[in-house]
Amino acid sequence: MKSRKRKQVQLYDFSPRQDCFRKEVLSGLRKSPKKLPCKYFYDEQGSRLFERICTLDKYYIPRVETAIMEAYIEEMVELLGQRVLLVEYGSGDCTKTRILLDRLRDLVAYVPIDISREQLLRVTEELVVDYPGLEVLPVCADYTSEFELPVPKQLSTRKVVYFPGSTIGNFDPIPTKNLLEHIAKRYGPNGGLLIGVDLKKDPQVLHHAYNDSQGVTAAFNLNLLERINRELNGDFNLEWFEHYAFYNTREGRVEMHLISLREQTVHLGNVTIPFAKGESIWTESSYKYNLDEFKQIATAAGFKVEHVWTDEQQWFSVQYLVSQE
Ligand code: AVI
Repeated sequence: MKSRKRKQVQLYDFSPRQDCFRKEVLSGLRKSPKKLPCKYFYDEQGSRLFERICTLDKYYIPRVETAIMEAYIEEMVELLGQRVLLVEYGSGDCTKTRILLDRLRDLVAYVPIDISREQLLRVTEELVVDYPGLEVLPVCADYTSEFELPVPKQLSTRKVVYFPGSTIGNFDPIPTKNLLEHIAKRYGPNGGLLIGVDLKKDPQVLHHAYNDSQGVTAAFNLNLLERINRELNGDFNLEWFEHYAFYNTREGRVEMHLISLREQTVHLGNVTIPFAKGESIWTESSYKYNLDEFKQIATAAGFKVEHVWTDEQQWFSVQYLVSQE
């Protein structure tokens, strides 16, 4: 194991309060069909499971996206320009970010934003050691909610948001447009968005990506119930729910659900939630686009698509958008 000197890091904390989690979970479980927000996957355990998903061969996204980044990093750096303030939405373990940090040597500062506090602290500690001289300003927040951007010591010529991994695919169409519009306004004029967008492909490939044989994706999905048990005094029996993921061709999205294997009643504190046998909790959508579809959405949100990089099979794209706001 690599040993690292630990450094103190200051965290800008706008993390959602526990009562938001409770409120959203209860309102989701009272809906018909039942639904839970996928942002709550990422507690410490969930973030670790997601890191494991990212090492699975069938979950092609990190592998293909990293290959695109590595192949075209010079072009990306050229387009982003100099003295950039780099803000990352959903920084996670920052693996792909390092490709940018290695090349963008005159960065003014790097602002990783993530909802998972423990992972954010751990990763920031590593970055300040590995990139001495780089100002790292970590923000713990749900980036779809209100948060303030920390002010770096130096002035930047442009703000660029890095939003990799096709996390944009986890938003439904209207929230997608709203989020992109918000980014275009907040970081414009002339602000950039370097974004990973997963593309439509053979449904079999998608099926295997979200139904791995080792059961890691299933464990990631079920961890949401474990988290509810841990944090909201729930009594979900994990053996009575099953991971179910499929590609919905008409909607162009992979859907993840948790299916109740029997008629049962679950408690969250003193609240009772009934489940019929076969009833589902819809936990995640992962939209896949073709290049024209995404261009339309980006343009409607106030961006110009400046450049699109893809792999040979056109499975994934990294796109550089510039705010016209
Ligand atoms: C984070 N997000 C882009 C992943 C996805 O592919 O939608 C989350 C994930 N869900 C299941 N596997 C991975």
